[in-house]
Amino acid sequence: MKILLTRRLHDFAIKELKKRYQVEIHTGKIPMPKNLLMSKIRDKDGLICYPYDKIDADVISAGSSLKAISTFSVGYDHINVNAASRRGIVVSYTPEVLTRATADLTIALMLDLFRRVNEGDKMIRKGRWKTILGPYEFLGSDLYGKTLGIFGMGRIGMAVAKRASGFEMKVLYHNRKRILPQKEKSLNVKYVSFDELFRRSDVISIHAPHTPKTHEMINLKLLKKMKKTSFLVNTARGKIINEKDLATALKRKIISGAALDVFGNEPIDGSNPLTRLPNVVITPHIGSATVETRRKMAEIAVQNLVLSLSGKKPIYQVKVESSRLDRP
Ligand code: 8YV
Repeated sequence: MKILLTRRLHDFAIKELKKRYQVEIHTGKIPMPKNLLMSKIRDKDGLICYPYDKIDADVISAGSSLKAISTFSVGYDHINVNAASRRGIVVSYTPEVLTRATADLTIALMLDLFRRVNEGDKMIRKGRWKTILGPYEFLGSDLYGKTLGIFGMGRIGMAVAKRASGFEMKVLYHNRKRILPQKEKSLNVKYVSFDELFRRSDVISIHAPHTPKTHEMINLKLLKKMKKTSFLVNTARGKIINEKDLATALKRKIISGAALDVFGNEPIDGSNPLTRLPNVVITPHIGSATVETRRKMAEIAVQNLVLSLSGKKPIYQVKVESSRLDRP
């Protein structure tokens, strides 16, 4: 069988794949240009891809021998799962193994916003730390006693809630479906409406998938409902936020600040207005970027593909009924 990787994976993973398949690895421009992807997929049985590869209906129909798609990610909004399923192609992904790493980064970003870590670093590097700070200068705020609002109470949302309780924060959440009462109790979280979540929280953290329903769901109208002193953290998908509206809200101090690991179109550069705002902390989509986690993701991505191509159930299969997206 022949497989295509839209980018190189860890050496051990490539070795495993080469034991079984004829492996082609794209080494050029990232993401792989659509016409190239469509021509390379033509004779392949399997594909390993990433969130920036648009595996749309055109790519899927070009892959006339395609039997399995394995994405190196928990998100699968880049894959037209319904088109794949209509062709009997198995789509698999890598949840669970990246939950802790992503939750850890979320907390790091939250701490940065509350305690102005980046701002202090930048101030010193720019040579602007002139006198020892006085009692009222460069103050942040305590996490203790503050309300964290989690939008999307899946695996990552829950891991963030657990960590937040260690900081003695109050945790509210909103999810498509309310979680079980026992789970709410053990996590010490309270279910509220979407509106209430944004009105009552001191910091909102997004952990929902990107779907037609969540697309740019965070807009100016919603941001205006948030407290002036509040923050927004996003380690999920950039397209859940209307970035122009967020930049406006930050400029006009409608909210206090934001920490973003994900963006509508990645990578971003200095031309993105968000990079020029002092009350924004930005990281380059590193939620799952730890040595340990990325290795586990590679292991799962390979196992998922191998199982799917041998007609078995992959470890984590994207289910059609849970694939909330008939796009791109
Ligand atoms: C990426 C992610 O997969 O898992 C996801 O959905 O967005 C990330 O973990 C990772 O950055 C590789 O592109």
